[in-house]
Amino acid sequence: STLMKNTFYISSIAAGILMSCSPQTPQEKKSSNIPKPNVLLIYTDDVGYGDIGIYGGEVPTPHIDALAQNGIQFTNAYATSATCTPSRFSLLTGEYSWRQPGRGVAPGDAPALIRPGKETLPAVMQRAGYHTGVIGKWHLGLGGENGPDWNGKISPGPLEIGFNYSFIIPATGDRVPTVFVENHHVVNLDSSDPIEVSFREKVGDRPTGTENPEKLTHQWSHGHNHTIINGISRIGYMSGGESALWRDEDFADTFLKQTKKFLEQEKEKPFFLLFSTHDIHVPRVPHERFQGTTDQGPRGDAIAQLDWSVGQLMNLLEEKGLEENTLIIFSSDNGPVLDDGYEDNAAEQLGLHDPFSNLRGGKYSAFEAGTKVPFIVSWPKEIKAGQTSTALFSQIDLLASFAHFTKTDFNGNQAIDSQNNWSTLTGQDKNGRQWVVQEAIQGVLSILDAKGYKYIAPKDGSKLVPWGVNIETGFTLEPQLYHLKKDPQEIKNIAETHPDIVNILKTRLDSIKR
Ligand code: NG6
Ligand code: CA
Repeated sequence: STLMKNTFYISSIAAGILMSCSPQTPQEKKSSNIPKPNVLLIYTDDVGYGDIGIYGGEVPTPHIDALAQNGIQFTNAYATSATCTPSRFSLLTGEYSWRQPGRGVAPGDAPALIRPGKETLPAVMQRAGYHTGVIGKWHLGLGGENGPDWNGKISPGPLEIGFNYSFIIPATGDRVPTVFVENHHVVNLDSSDPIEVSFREKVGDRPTGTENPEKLTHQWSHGHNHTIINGISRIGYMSGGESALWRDEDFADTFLKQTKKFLEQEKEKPFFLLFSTHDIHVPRVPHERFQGTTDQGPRGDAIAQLDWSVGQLMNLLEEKGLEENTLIIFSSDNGPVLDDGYEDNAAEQLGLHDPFSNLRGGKYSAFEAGTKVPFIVSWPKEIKAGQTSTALFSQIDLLASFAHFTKTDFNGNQAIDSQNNWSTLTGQDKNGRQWVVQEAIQGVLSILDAKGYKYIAPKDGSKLVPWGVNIETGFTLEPQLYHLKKDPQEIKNIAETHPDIVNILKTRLDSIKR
């Protein structure tokens, strides 16, 4: 059968909702007297396990901490990958990104990686009767085989895979084109000044970071030496589109303004919003009112802006009386990095703040700091406040979990890696997954199990990420096995003394890879 079977474990939380509907029907439920919760998925960029106050961070994050205090703080939850594009791909499709090549960090002009027809989390929510939106960073490619037509209709994109509304940074803040795309079009584009983008050669006559370093307000350290826009040299060359250029300082305000607009769009339906912040990715250029406000430099200021954004989102929900029945998830797409291509003194200004929370590795790495991320769930109406969950959890499971909760069938030939872990997500079950798979750069996989054993597949590669980020890859020619419960810092490779466990995990990983 191609459809997932409706064999549900009905958690006590969901019971009220599920039992008030007739079971086994994929259609929208109209009879429920408990209104479906709104769902707000706050997906941050490069926020490390130790970056948030309640996880031990030194930069104050009172609004994010409050979310955790009002709900569940997960201490063993993972993004699927140590970089952005694959984590986002897996989050939205319920399929590990490494199952097909070409899903690494996407160039700024990549075609849409999630093609129409693919099962997705927003599509599930849309079929469940939700009004769905994405606001913020996308980085999953846009357009057909030849990539996006920046001057025309940009399609396929979010609207073709389950979102009713989108307002996005097409790729990243450090990649051209530095313009927003709303639904199918670049915002504020003047057709007499068309956009041209190239990642191979210079186009147009805007200065570049290599040629005109004196024009920079932010110095680049590695990569990021192409077209200068807003004083910042980017990855890639861009001409035209002057009226559409963003001001990096306004990202957070812009996304909140669009969120306000999104919440006004459909009053009859609950909403599902992927609020995908640019904070705290490079370049770290928060609004002027946050600059210099923390003791941790621009990286700390970006965290302050992120926390402020979360507070503003809470205010918006409160204004609309939605704070009780909105399920909020807060997490990150991959682990932390300090110098990711701009000289912003992130490392020098850390003080006691440890974004890595003493874990080994970081963004890009097979070690824990690459994928172990903050993960917070709050839903005042149904989830008891003040919980901590040590359950093993992976972002890959959101699709099947929400399908379960909303009683929506999904195509079981797709989303093959997503498991229903609704009861873990909502704090009923503290055991969680049996194992999860993580991906580092260059497709290196690791698997870790509920007992805390982690196996990293052998890889002949450099010990440090081969560009200037100063992070260990975690690559060795020998297999690695760590017992994270005893050795969370992955110091002692116990593969040689535990060949049986290596064998079990390796076999498991091979069978998942099929
Ligand atoms: C890397 C960039 C880095 C960042 C990353 C993507 C260089 C040298 N480095 O290629 O700055 O943009 O891609 O980050 O160009 S992510 O969080 O979107 O995966
Ligand atoms: Ca990222």
